[in-house]
Amino acid sequence: MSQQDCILVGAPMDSGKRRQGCLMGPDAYRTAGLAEALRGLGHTVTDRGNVAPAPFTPKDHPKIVRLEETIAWTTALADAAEATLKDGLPIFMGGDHALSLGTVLGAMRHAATQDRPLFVLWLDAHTDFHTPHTTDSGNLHGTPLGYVTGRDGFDGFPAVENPLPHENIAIIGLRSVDAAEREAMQGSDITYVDMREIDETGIARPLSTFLDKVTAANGMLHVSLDVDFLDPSVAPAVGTTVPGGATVREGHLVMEMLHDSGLMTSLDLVELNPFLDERGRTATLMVDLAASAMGRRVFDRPTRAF
Ligand code: B3U
Ligand code: MN
Ligand code: MN
Repeated sequence: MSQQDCILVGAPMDSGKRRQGCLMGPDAYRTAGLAEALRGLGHTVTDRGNVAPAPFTPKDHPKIVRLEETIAWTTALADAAEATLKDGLPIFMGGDHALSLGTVLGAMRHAATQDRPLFVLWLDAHTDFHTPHTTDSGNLHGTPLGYVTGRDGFDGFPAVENPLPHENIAIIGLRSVDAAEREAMQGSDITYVDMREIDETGIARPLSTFLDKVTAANGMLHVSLDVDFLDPSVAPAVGTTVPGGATVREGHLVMEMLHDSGLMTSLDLVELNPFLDERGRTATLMVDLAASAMGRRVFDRPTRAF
C-alpha cells in the first residue's frame, strides 16, 4: 500500500459506560505522536480536531447509561465518518467503543455510495453484540455490533437502512462473553475467534481467511481496535481489563497483515482511558499498532500464504 491521506478525527465520547476518562483519549493520541508517526511513514496526515455530539436533552433511564448523549454522538460520528471517507482514510481517536455505533454506520453509508460491501474487523475481548434490551450493564459500548447488524431495540438512534450482513464481520480476541451474547453469537453467522482458537492455531490463520473474503468481494474494511483486545499487562489503560489478551506481537502481526492486504479503509482506536495509563505506555502502544497498520515494518519481506 502506498502513500495515503490519513485523516485524524477526535471522538472524545465517554457516554458508553459509567467509568469516565475516555474523553481524554484523542489528546493522548496526539501527545503520543500519532500524526508524526504516520507522517514518518510517508503519509499525508490532517487532524480535523474533535467531533462534538449533536444537540441533545439528557433524560433519566432506569437501566441505560446516557442514552440521549450516545444517540447524539452516533448522529454526529456517522456524518463525520461518511464525510471523511470521501477524502481519505479516517482514523477515529476515541473515546469509548460506543463511538463505533456512529463510525460503522457512516462507513456503511459510504460503502453503499461506492457500490462496495463493507466488512468489519472487531478486535476485542468482548462481542459488543448487545442491544439496549439485552444488556445487563446498561453500557452502550457493549452494543455497536448489535446496532449495525440491525438487531431490535435501538429506538431513537439513526435508522440502519441496510444492516451489515453477519458474514461481513469477524471478531477476534474474545474472552469475556455474557450468556445472552454467547447465545446470540452462536446463532449468528458472524466469525468469532476466541483466545483459545488463537492459542491453538495462531492469530494469522483466522485473520487471513477473513481478509481473503474481503478481497474476493472487493470490500471496504473498517477495523475497530479496542484496547482490551490486548493483554492488560501491556495495555493497562482501559476500564475493563480482561486477562489473557493478545500479546504485543500478536497485535503487531494483525496490523502488519492488515497493511499488507491493502484493504483497510477506516480505523477506530477505542477505549483508551489515559487516566488509568502508566507513563503513557498504552497510548504509545496503540500509536505503534496504528503505525504498523499503516506500513511500519522491521524488514521488507514476502508475505507467506497461510
Ligand atoms: N458485555 C458486557 C461487558 C463489556 C462489553 N464491552 C465492554 N465490556 N468493554 C457489557 O457490559 O455489555
Ligand atoms: Mn469493545
Ligand atoms: Mn472490549
